[in-house]
Amino acid sequence: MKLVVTGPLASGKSLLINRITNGACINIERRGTTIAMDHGVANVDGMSVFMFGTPGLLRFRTMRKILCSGADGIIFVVDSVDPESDARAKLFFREVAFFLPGVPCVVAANKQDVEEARPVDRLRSSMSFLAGLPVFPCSAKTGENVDSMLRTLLYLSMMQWSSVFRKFAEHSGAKNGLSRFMKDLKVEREQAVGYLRRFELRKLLQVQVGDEQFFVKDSVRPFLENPVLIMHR
Ligand SMILES: Nc1nc2c(ncn2[C@@H]2O[C@H](COP(=O)(O)OP(=O)(O)O)[C@@H](O)[C@H]2O)c(=O)[nH]1
Ligand SMILES: [Mg+2]
Repeated sequence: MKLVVTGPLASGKSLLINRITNGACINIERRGTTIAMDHGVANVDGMSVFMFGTPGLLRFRTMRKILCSGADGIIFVVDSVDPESDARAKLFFREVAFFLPGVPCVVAANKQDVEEARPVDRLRSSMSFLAGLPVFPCSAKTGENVDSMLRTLLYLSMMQWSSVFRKFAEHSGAKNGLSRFMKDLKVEREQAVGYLRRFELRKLLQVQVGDEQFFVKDSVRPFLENPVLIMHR
């Protein structure tokens, strides 16, 4: 899956990606500030998770738009310590909601390891745009709650594709897999091949030359059949 990590400057996006990917990531930065992106790949129970962190300076909007393209889920990071970042958080939230309408989002209430960190109810009253979103008190520094936030987002993201995923699992390996997939989902070839490409890129599938046959990766098959399994470690 492709996840985008966004939020205001210095909320901890880069450190969070570092934590989630176990250091297997790059940060294109200048003097400690991300100017292009962070990128890293995490492995969650055999599922590849491609993470893209955005620059937190308002002027890098175009870069954020590019990074958001095709994302399956959003981690929105807020700074639990610094109330001055709340107003900027609101601007970034509006922006990502515009780039990725309807895409599942979880909120990382980061820096909870710091003594002065505000609890979730105070963050909610200061940032009304958080209403209706799951907020996870967490720490990119200690790792507290990071895994459950990530798994919840993966679950929500996979649920959005559950009917497609079930058919991937069902017709995996069949000689006429694509035709069966098209028939069951009542979609044209172009759209069906679009789905194959999307999830081949995300390493859930292998697609044979000619597209007629595809194979679900063994390690992800249970999750495609039953996304809630990703919540249980
Ligand atoms: N104590 C604490 N500091 C953090 C945490 N996350 C990030 N930081 C610090 O906050 C600063 C900004 O973090 P960074 O990841 O660069 O933020 P970004 O601009 O959102 O990418 C750095 O000094 C980090 O070490 C956290 O969970 N706890
Ligand atoms: Mg950064």
